[in-house]
Amino acid sequence: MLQATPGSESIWLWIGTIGMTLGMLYFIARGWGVTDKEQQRFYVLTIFIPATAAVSYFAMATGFGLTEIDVAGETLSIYWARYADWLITTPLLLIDLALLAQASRNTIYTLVGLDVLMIVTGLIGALAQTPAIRIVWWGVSTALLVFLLYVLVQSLNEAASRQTESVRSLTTTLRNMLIVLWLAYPVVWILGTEGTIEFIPLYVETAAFMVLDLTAKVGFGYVLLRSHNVLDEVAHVDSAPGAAVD
Ligand SMILES: *C/C=C(C)/C=C/C=C(C)/C=C/C1=C(C)CCCC1(C)C
Repeated sequence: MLQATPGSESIWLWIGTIGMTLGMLYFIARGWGVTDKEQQRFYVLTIFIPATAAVSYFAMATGFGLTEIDVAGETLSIYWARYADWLITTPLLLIDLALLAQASRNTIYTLVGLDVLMIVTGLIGALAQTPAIRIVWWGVSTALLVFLLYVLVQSLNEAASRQTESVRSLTTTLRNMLIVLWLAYPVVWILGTEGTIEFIPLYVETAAFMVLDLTAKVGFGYVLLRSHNVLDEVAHVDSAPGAAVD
């Protein structure tokens, strides 16, 4: 098992801070000249995702947002600031995708509701003091994630008939990225410090979450904002007759 001195994981938190800041600046630069109101929604939402994460990473890198939890005679170092970040950024990611897919408002409310419950139950699990109870919360949170992904796939399929070919193709790419990346989070959690097995030490866990966070936020945003033409088609279809989504 990889040994590392306590606190050495901060290198990954600094890389996360820089990566999120660069991602945010890139999205701002890309959205600078965009005047179309419908297109601007995507920039506004997507810019706040790495912006929020940059704040959270900077806080964690400078020693804020870390707490010690005693679990069965062992002291675990838990970065709770992640959950504050995820509570804000994961709904924004889902709204981004749902707007692209022209999903209904009720779909968006359902996705965001499940998502908030998933993060909150994950946080309770991370702070619980009995190993068995921690695992139960992990199970609840993971079940919510699986249900969320099921609702996401169903509703995007339903909305597909309203989309142009290129919007549908971009929606599918982003949906698949989201499914693969998001499913990795509960795996890292249970294998890492939070799962109490500490199969992977905090140093490796922090690196893993950083790579996942950067890909799921900056990578996702990059793919979404890459094509002005596709976003333009969403705006176009929205205002077309018969395309009312609610
Ligand atoms: C940018 C951050 C993202 C995309 C974070 C996503 C986080 C999750 C999908 C977290 C899920 C969790 C579980 C399903 C169970 C254990 C606790 C969590 C919060 C790690």
